[in-house]
Amino acid sequence: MRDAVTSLIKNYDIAGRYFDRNAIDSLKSYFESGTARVYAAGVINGNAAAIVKEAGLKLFEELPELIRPGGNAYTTRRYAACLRDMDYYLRYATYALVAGNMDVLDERVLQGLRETYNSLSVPIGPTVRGIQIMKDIVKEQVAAAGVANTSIVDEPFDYITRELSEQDI
Ligand SMILES: CCC1=C(C)/C(=C/C2=NC(=C\c3[nH]c(/C=C4\NC(=O)[C@H](C)[C@H]4CC)c(C)c3CCC(=O)O)/C(CCC(=O)O)=C2C)NC1=O
Repeated sequence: MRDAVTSLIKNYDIAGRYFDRNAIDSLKSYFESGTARVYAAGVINGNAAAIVKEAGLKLFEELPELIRPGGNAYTTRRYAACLRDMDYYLRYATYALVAGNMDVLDERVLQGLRETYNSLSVPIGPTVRGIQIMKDIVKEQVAAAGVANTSIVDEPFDYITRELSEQDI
């Protein structure tokens, strides 16, 4: 598992090079956004259960067929599994946000996920929609808490949705 700093060190060490201008710029931007990242993580941490609940309600309001007979989130067991998955995405997105690196998502969340979803007929499109709804809720809350640049919040959520949506070759 890597963060913005360790991944940079790894790349430069492999090449046996000192940090160049690009490396310094990327370190600067990581450290300059550091306070906002930690602050955003605090906001998420304080509201995680409510964020997941609200995102779930919005998702099922938008796509009510998911929780009707025949829908993948129909039955309390599968409804709960769906919200639990949303909670995983939120928690791991927070880790990646603080790390400034998406490695933790590859390693702990995305590996084999599409295959699992396909084998259980968990629909990817609606899952992606749920993740995007969560992102919007988080951004609103982070902005309301006074963080000016909420664009840092996009990256982990967009990364998960992009990787999850990628077509099999
Ligand atoms: C930390 C990394 C991690 C992830 C990401 C993870 C996901 C994950 N979601 C699963 C199931 C599931 N996932 C969903 C999710 C949904 N169904 C829908 O219709 C919605 C669109 C969506 C919610 C947004 C459902 C309903 C199941 C249960 C499917 C079944 O058992 O039939 C399963 C199968 C095993 C189980 O039920 O626990 C896994 C492994 N597990 C992990 O350890």
